[in-house]
Amino acid sequence: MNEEQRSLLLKSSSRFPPPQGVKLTYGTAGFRADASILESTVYRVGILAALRSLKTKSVIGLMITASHNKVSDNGVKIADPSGGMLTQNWEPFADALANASDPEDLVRLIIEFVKKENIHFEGACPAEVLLGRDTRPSGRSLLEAAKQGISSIVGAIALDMGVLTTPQLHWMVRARNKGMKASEVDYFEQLSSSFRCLMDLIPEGSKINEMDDKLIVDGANGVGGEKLAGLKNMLNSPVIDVRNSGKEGGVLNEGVGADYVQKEKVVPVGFGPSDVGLRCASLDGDADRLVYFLVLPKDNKIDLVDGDKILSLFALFVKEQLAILNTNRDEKINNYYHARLGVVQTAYANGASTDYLKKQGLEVLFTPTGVKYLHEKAAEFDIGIYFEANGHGTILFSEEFLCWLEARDNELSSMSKGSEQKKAASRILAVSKLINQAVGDALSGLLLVEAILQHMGWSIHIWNALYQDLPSRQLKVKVVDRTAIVTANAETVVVKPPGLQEAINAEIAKYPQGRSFVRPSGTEDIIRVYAEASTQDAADSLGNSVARLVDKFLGFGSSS
Ligand code: NG1
Ligand code: ZN
Repeated sequence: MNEEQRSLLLKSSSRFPPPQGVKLTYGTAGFRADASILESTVYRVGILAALRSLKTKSVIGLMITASHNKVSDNGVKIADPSGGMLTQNWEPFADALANASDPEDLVRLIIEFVKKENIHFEGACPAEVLLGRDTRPSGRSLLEAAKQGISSIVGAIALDMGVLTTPQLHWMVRARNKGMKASEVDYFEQLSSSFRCLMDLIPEGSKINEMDDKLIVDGANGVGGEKLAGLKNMLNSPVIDVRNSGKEGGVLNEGVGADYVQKEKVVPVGFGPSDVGLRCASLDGDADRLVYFLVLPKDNKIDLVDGDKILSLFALFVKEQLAILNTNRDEKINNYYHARLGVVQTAYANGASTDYLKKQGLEVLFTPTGVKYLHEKAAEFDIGIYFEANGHGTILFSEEFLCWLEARDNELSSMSKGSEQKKAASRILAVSKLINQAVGDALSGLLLVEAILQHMGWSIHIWNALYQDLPSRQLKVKVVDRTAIVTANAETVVVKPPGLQEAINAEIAKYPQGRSFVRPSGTEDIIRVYAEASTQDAADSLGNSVARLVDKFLGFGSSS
């Protein structure tokens, strides 16, 4: 490292001292904490993003958001060149950087890392980082800190893309690195045109009635509502009524949003008896999660149509279109491609959804919680569909399959225009453009749900009735040290501390269709408990018993 670079780093980092007595880790969603202690972390992630750009010789993204967490929190995460999450190999370096005690320590770490990764810096080739932030008030000053971090690497450029949803930023990074147009207008253009294409291909006679044409969306008082309001102006249908857009004075994620709706199973603020029976949806604070719901007539309760059901809907549609595409197949000529279709879930997926998907003949795989794991697994298929129950998910297409599909689509256009096969090819291509292949995206997911419901001629009631969820309960337990729990088998089994899994098994055995697991959260300092059983009372009771066990083994009482 030359003297100019060294003194630039020392000087700028002295303006961002790390918070005392806090250890930060790059968890399932980057760094997250109370916004007041994050400036130094975000500054350092700026450095990290610039180094990542130098290493990959590509554009990198840096997003400032704390998603569904409360408005006083904030966070920062990196988008890799593909638009996906930061490679896991770099996470330990992210942790080390964030926790470096002083400027000298920070520079020493950078020198070591740059050497190890063989990164050529000092202006040898330019680094470029796209920056985005959600609507949190703390975002502005944190974005400044990120810029300072980026510009403390000689030759690195920061491009402020403004207030964005998380998936928009990931989409832009992916598009830029593919040499495609990557502005917000391009994003809206791609979503709306592929949506219109799907709508134009709706089979005759599957139009649903007018009442079912209306969709009410809870924007979590975050960035998603605002963006959806812009997007809907580019569409003729459905009629979208956006509530909790953040303009009516509500607080971000407070009593609103996908996380609240999914976990509490009650209506968000702004919804009530007049919405009973209508198709409603909820985005989270940075619009990378989407759930649907139906308002029930009593006690503000809802029928939740969660990520698992969105996954099921997508999987059914894609499977059906693939089957049409492959009719009259002749393996000798190039009109057939055996596309491997797979679905990926986590242990939080409702057991009834997994049963349903398997009964449809689909290949279902499990990974630990965290989008990075699901995404990686889904990428092993020609068409990989992944969803977390909380509504984060997307569809990935292999380059090889898309290449074949485009050629086949062209061939069908000239040979059998208007045929069912041609339509199926065009539909799958439109899905690959509508869905955000960088990361789960509530806006593109919502448009795909809407298009498929229209295609099937299904109301939300019919969709919801695909299968009936097993009652479930999620709880949080505060413990002394959450890293004391170590799990295996996609987080379904506790291997440490000894004895806990056996105790959990003994509880599960008491309940018909009982299932329960515990794991340390990657985004909060807690242990999460999940329980499922044949009735709500049983699920609640199983959840409570397991939570008590966690407390007994690891809670504050356990250490005294
Ligand atoms: P943690 O806190 O690790 O459970 C939560 C979600 C994840 C994922 C991340 C990132 C649950 C149970 N967990 O992670 O699925 O979405 O946040 O936002 O919903
Ligand atoms: Zn989110």
